[in-house]
Amino acid sequence: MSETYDFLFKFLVIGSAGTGKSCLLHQFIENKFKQDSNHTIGVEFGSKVVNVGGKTVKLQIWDTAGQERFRSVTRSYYRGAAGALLVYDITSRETYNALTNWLTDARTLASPNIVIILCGNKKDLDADREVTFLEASRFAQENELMFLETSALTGENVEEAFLKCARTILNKIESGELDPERMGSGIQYGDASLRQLRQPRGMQTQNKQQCNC
Ligand SMILES: Nc1nc2c(ncn2[C@@H]2O[C@H](COP(=O)(O)OP(=O)(O)OP(=O)(O)O)[C@@H](O)[C@H]2O)c(=O)[nH]1
Ligand SMILES: [Mg+2]
Repeated sequence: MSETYDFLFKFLVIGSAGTGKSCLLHQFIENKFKQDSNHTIGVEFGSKVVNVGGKTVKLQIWDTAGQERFRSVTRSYYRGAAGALLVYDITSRETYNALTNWLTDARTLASPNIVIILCGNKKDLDADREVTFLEASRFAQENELMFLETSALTGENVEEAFLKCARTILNKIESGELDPERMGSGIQYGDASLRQLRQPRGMQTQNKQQCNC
């Protein structure tokens, strides 16, 4: 059974180990906190169909391992991603200091046009905070990133982070800034869009891939 959606966006979740990337993905997909989350080995995959601005969008999300020893494996998944959640832990300055490296990787290996939302996770641990909201929002502004503080534990701003990123990509498609037909855009037309187009688009059909995950 094929699902009906207008677009498919490839997303990455990147950032240092232990920042809560897998918990964020789990909270987004399952609507609950992932207890006893272990370090991700390589990459994990999740997908969810969401409604954004009247369009149905399938998010195909690659949750990457933050540990250095998996870096060469995870980097191979960056190519052609349309969006990314770049995650740090508000209680760990070390994970915040690493953001520049993650950002460089995302923009060079995925695409210079990749839409990135910075997520300061573990918002619920405000008493242990090492990075202020203001400092991170300045960093986001300087680096042209969207920004939210999230909690995979309480669920606060988790869905918002994924949806904000998807909405921005959709706006860029509608304004012509992003071309879904460009190779490596990380965007594909879904069945619903293809039906609406009402003209032969051989290339798109060929490019349309089924994910068996
Ligand atoms: N208090 C709190 N703890 C969290 C939150 N998100 C994750 N954690 C905890 O942080 C630890 C790491 O979470 P993971 O989601 O496995 O971290 P990760 O970024 O996927 O780590 P790698 O896979 O190694 O890159 C776990 O012990 C989680 O329980 C959060 O929002 N609040
Ligand atoms: Mg993980």
